[in-house]
Amino acid sequence: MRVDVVSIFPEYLAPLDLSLIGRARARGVLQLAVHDLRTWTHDVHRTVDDTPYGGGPGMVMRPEPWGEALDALAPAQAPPPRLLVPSPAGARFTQAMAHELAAEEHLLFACGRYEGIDQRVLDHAATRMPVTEVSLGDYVLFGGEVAVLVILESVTRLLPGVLGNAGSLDEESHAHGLLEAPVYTKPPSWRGHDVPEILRSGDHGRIARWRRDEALRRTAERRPDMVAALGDLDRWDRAALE
Ligand code: 6GU
Repeated sequence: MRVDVVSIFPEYLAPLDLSLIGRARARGVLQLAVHDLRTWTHDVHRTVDDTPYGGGPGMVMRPEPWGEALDALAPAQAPPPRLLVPSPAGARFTQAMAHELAAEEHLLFACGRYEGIDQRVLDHAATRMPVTEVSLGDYVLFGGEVAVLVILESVTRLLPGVLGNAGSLDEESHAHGLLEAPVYTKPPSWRGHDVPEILRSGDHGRIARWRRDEALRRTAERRPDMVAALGDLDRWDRAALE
């Protein structure tokens, strides 16, 4: 997969060199390039923003540098990338969207700062490529850079060959519409707290049932919206919640 990220703070994306994302890059599973938006300015001050039409606080990113950046990174001759614009006004980013993005050949992230990017940049880009505004949740960040770190981490771990143990992909929280059951390792007793006996029983059938019950109870407590979205429960699932 190819990924381009455009930002006025490319150093903010330095963590992409580390850990498993860094390893995916070193192995060539991920070809990632971070670009400084100011590359596409032409004035001495390398201006990227201006005051908003209609008034109001803050500054808006001017369209010209963005237009040139997108022309350079999504040239008309090549198959168009999917353009992702992190914004608190976007559609909520989910595990389902992570799977969708992991299937793309080329992602292009446009990181806005200040009050956002002039809307015409997105409108014009949409005539050439699919454009999606994405939000991490209902809170406001300074800019899109940290959102790109989050999105790329969730997408990269879904790429074939990135995770050592592919089994951890389908057992994880959100894969089955439930939060994950609690996990334990050695020692069996620690500071007066014991590992649940059933996990040490070797009875895989009962262990699977226990994990589902714990997952259901935890999800009902923390995320009742997710339990409601499961629809009708079978009698064993219903019993776990009684
Ligand atoms: Cl994706 N960007 C910004 N600037 N703020 C956010 C966000 C994204 N998601 C939640 N808050």
